[in-house]
Amino acid sequence: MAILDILEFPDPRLRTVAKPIDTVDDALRQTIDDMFETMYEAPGIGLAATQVNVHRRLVVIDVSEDKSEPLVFINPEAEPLTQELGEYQEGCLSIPGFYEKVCRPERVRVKALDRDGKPFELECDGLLAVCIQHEIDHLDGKLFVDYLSPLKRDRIKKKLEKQQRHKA
Ligand code: QAP
Ligand code: CO
Repeated sequence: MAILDILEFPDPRLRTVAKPIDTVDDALRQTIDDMFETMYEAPGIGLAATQVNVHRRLVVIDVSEDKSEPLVFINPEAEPLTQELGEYQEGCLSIPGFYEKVCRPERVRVKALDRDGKPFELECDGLLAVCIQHEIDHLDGKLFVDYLSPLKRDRIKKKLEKQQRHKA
């Protein structure tokens, strides 16, 4: 297992559109395990492969209180089950320290493959529905700040760039 480096906004690699996964093998399961370790250590509740500079359609999530419900989504697709939007204060491991309200469909049906390459379907609401939509956005090169006003997004970008200059 290994802790992976997480790309931070506005790194242009976060804008990469991830490619579908055609074989679920041990090498992929190694990446999945590393992503869980990275997410739990952060700590976070969701991580997309894009964030660790792996441009494949893979997401890991655990929204449980006690980190006991790891969920793997390979080639995930989400379809809204309602027109109704819910508002949630989102954060992101790639945008550390910033949280803003985002509106998304409240209920979605997700189709994906599990870590054995077996297809499954899941109807979600609440935090899990927010999280899976947020993570699928990453696979399409999209970030939660894209839903904010250009002014808010630019302020966050400038603050993070400044922090990153001090770190490097
Ligand atoms: C996405 O985000 C998410 O700023 C997952 O300093 C977030 O795990 C989906 C984190 C909210 C739905 C609702 C963020 C950790 C973790 C930070 C995360 C930070 C440390 C974010
Ligand atoms: Co994120």
